[in-house]
Amino acid sequence: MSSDFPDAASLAARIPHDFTLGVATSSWQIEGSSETRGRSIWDEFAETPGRVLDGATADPACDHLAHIPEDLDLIHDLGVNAYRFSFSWPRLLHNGVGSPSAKGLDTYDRLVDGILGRGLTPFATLYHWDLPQALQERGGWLNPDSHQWFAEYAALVADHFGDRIDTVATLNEPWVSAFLGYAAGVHAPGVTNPAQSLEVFYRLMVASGYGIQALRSAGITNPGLVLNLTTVIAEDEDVTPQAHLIDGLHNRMFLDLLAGRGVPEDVQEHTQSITDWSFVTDEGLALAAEKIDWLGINYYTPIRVASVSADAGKIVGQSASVYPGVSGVSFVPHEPRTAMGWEIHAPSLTSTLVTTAERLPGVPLYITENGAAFDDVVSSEGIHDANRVAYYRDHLHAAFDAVDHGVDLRGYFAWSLFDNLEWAEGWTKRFGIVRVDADSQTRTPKDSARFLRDVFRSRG
Ligand code: IFM
Repeated sequence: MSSDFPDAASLAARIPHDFTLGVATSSWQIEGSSETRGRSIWDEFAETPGRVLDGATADPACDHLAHIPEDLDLIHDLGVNAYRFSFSWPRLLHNGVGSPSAKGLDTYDRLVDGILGRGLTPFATLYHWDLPQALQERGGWLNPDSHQWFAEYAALVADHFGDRIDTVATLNEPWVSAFLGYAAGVHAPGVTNPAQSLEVFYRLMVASGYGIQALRSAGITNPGLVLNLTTVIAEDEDVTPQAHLIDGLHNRMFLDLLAGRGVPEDVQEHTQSITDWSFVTDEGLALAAEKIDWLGINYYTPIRVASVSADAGKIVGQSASVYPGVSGVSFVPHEPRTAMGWEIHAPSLTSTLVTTAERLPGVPLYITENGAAFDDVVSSEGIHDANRVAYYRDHLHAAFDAVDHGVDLRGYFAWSLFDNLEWAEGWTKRFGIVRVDADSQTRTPKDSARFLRDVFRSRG
């Protein structure tokens, strides 16, 4: 197949047999139509002045629910074989528990049937951060019953969609929900309480395990979990202990719980002035260690830290305030960086995959998100996002390098299909391989979409 991108064919030649290739999105970021669902913590947060950079709220987002067939055609044209999306919990259960919404079920029936009708495999996520506000008002993830609410919701999804969906992730990036939501307070629900952030981390992992059990009991054969894992790099020896703690809070804590090793001792020790961890129980640890059939890794950038004080400007999501117990470090991404301030460093994807496979042996891995935000230049001839093309090329190579190292990597999803609501950054950060104009709702594939299409379509 001829391509405008000379390196597409050599990249395609490295795609393993049976590899899943897809694009990813999430409900709150693209759906719109908030009037036909219950409110979520992100509606509350986004509607509070000053919380979202440009004041964007859930509507219209990408008005996706009004464009399902057209959007699925776009996905299909990319040559992928899977689509990762998330259910909106408050669309299915307006108050988080109780009777499901018939309209919500119908919406996702149309979506799931449309995905299958185009020969794509649905990769569903139950929770991509849009907790029903009604549950937040009952304590949210801090409520010791939260794992039961979540399992009820998981069972509903499994009962209704289980005849058509095998692969379901419980949570997307619980690190973000816990630490951006409850420590730094820059994500919903906007709390700055480090002790609570550590408890939310634990309760989310318990909920995930209980959700996995509920999914399996209702017939879902391939349940998993998605974490945002990365490689932490110490720039100097003095910062090595703090870098190790950051690795503990960002990566090891999640993998240790999953592997049945409990909360890492060094993390407990370094956070003992913040919490006594008395909310951890044997029963909870057993649930959190529930076997998963696969682990999704969302990777964007390494975390590079130094002991010297340095001002690297804004790096979205990277600061000492997101890591309880960490102080006296600077976050020092190297150039080149994306519009998020995130260092572009593909070898860290390889090392993240290799390290994760060592820490959680025997669990197949997927890259469930990878991509980059840039300030695109739009011209009448198109969107020539050469920087994003290079990002995808280098990170796909890095993923296949991990396969060469023996990592059981089963798939790769680009984040994101669309420019969409980038949470607290609103529309100011664009991750899409397809540009979306929020006013006209026009979809325009960028060069990165054409590049990925050429790679995906030329696989053997
Ligand atoms: O947009 C988010 C997504 O919702 C979760 N993973 C990171 C992406 C980029 O910040």
